[in-house]
Amino acid sequence: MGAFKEPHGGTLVDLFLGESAAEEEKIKAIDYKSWDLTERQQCDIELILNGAFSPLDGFLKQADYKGVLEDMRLASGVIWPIPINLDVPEPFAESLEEGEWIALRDSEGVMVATMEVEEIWTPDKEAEAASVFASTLEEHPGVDYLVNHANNVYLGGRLRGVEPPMHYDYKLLRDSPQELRGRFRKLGWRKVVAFQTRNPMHRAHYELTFRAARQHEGNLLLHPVVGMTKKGDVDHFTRVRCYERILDKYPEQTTTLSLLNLAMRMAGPREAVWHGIIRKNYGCTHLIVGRDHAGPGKQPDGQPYYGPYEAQELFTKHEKELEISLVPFQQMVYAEDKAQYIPVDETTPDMRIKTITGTEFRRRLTEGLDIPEWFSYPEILEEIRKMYPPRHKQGFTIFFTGLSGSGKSTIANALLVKLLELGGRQITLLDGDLVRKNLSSELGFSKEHRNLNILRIGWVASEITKNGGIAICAPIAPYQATRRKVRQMIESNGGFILVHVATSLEVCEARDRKGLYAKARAGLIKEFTGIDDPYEEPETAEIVIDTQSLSPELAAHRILVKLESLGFIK
Ligand code: PPS
Repeated sequence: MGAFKEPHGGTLVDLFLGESAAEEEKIKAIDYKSWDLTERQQCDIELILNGAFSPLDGFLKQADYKGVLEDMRLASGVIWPIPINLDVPEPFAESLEEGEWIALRDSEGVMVATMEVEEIWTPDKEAEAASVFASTLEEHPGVDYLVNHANNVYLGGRLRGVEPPMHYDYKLLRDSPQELRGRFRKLGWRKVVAFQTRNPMHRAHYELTFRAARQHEGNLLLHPVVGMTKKGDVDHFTRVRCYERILDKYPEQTTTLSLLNLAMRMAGPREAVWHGIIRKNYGCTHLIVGRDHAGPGKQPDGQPYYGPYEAQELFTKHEKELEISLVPFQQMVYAEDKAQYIPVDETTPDMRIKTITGTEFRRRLTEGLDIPEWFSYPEILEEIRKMYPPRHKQGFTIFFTGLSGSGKSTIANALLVKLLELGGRQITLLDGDLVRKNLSSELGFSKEHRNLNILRIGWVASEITKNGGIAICAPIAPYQATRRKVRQMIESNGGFILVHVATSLEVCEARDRKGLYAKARAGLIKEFTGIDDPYEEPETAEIVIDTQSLSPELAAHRILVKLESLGFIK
């Protein structure tokens, strides 16, 4: 297949009004109802307005939506695999009438576009999930978003672009299709091989992209996604620094970098086709599609959602119509004797082959172990290590839970002193009573208020953890579900160690240091944990402490030993 094609569907859409028309539109829209776009919608609208989603000229209407779900086609017959919808909640939808115009605003309240609400309907989300993701399992990130996060009503209609969505980061690396096509034209690039990625690039990626471009006698576009990717991915700031570093490795004038503000759906095969359409709109002639392209990970039973080559197959089936060529990704492995990377299908049994899996790479990062130069460039590893320090430099939270009077505060204080002796990190103690005085003074002890209290503690602790500090929390935290939420909030930022101070109710009541149990028994305090409010024992505590057999000092010591074995202290 040759060079530079027309955009998908024939025309490159550009929905931005000229300067004076945009000013008029802003005045007209003063009386319009306003919708604040969600993070995903902000990504989608940018790519509709600038033509990356050509031929779309707005959010899908029902006939297009139906066609996309059923056979990956818009009502016009043009191939389009992913539904692009403006989802809103029922009350907002009910306030609208078909035919009226609304203002769409970004998170700062700036009007990005106006939209004619041509159609309003309630989708069957399960049917959508089954068509687009070939799965209705909520563990699939795309299904999860659709079922648990997307609003229930869809609005379809054409858009008028008022102001391009604002980005404060990497402005010079963000391009519209017009701009990128212009760059290719200026450079005289007729064949452009695009590389889609949501990960940092190492030597294997360098080798495969370099080979792909050379094989097709084309130039290379590194086109990483910086919109929404998969939870747990390396943040885009770190990645962009890595891409800038790797750019220097390619022969001069052969390769360029541009950032794509796409909200990925992790829809595997359908997503690969979508990526092809988008890259064609950007003026690329080839797209590298790998094994398990845009894959969502594994199902709960360990099976993959899609076959490893399903994305390539679906792309190939429509390649002619898409008018962008597939470059199948060949897995590259390091052949030690040759001291170079080669495609896996060129290896022979006598070769000494080396690879490092993603899991192994993360383990080495976490444990601060060596990562060999054959795997990645030192400059890239330096960038990644800055953001992903080894465990002994990461923050963590020690979260005590237990009945009132169980000894949480005493152990927490003993631990605090021991950690201060060790030094190296800032420490904050979020004791139950302290928090109730400073952070949650207006809250009582209803289930709702306790949950709010614990989530506040969790949020503060997650910020401390993210910034490399130590948070020691010691609330009662009686409910399992809330503790689980706190764990989720913190674990993505560093360590979370749940310590159950398992002193029995009888012992706590016999001690009754604050006289609260007596008051609770007398009915003077209501909703008292253990008396007339439940305490749900943790199922997944890292440490369980029996205060009858362990002094506070020894309990603190046990926690230190645990921290050492996990690698958080040296
Ligand atoms: S919770 O459930 O986690 O929000 O509770 P927490 O904020 O840790 O509670 C802090 C202290 O409040 C005192 N207190 C009560 N506890 C339980 N139930 C009721 N109704 C209640 N009313 C007051 C109690 O002394 C808790 O402190 P600790 O240090 O646990 O004894």
